[in-house]
Amino acid sequence: MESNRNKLIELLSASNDKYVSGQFLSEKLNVSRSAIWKHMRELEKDGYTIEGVSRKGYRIIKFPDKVSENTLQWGLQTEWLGKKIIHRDSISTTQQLAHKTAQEGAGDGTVIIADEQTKGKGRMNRYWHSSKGKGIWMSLILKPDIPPNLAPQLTLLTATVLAEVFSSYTKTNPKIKWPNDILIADKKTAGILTEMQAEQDQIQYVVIGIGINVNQSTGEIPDDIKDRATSLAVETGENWNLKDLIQRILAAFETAYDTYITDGFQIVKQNWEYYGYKIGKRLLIKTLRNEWYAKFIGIGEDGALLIQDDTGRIEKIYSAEIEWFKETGDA
Ligand code: BT5
Repeated sequence: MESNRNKLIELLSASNDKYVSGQFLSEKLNVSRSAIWKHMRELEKDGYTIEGVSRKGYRIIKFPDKVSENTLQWGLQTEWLGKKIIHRDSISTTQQLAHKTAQEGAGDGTVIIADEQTKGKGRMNRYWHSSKGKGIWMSLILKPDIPPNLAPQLTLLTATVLAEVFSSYTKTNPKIKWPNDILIADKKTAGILTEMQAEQDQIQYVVIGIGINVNQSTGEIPDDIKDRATSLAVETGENWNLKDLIQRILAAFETAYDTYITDGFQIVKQNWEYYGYKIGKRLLIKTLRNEWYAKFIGIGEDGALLIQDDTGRIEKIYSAEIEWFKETGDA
């Protein structure tokens, strides 16, 4: 069913605004003309506006803005990521459903996505605002064949993918703040939450939660984060089609992830450092045990933070140890 509809959309899209005859479509899909008609009705339920004219055929007048399992799948240019999508209008957190789905045996690349989260999660039990229809709130279930201690690299990889898509598609100038924030104009636009289920030396699955503020206006950004948060719409002055953005992110993620699995972390490191925030700056670093100044010089081959103290000595710190690091004078 789904793949037939997918083909149908492809055929109709390929002809742009010209009519495509029912006969042609039924031959291409090898189904009856009444089956084609039924598919058209289903497409309309998903927000497509389709014009059907007798003796001419069908054409798409309007593509949907709405996010649903079907609209996301149509036109999705991936091999394995998002082949299964679970969409909810409202959910507590997509992370929880992702864990449940993974534990029930969901395949590698399953995507959980919601229009709204009522209990969106940040790291360390912090809250993540996820207002209805204004952003992308999604979790990816992955089963990478890497040792569990390398899983934090996936957070860095995800950050590079978001930065690249924001930069190329929305023409913004994103920066990645180690380890998991994407900033535009120094304000947080997206956050990543990587959670893992592992046994001994083996990852059972990883859930990568991605939260992106897309179409909030300035006034729609909650008061408690207003001074630190922004959205793509605020930064670009335009609203973005969520479906398009999600599809681009999934396609870019798949490519980057496949490369990472076959070639390792090197390219991720390079891309990360390209977008890295405050590289070369002297920062105040606070861990559970200590607080000191050091220069942030980049990330190591393994994804750890590389800092240089005032005597020139280079040290590595892992994300789990750090509470925060900031430049003097930063909020
Ligand atoms: C993060 O945590 O940045 C990870 C956010 C992950 C959210 C996604 S949405 C899909 C999936 N399902 C979930 O439930 N979560 C994931 P952290 O670095 O701890 O940042 C959290 C802090 O960012 C909060 O304490 C606020 O200060 C701020 N914040 C909360 N909501 C925000 C928003 N929408 N935009 C920008 N900043 C926000």
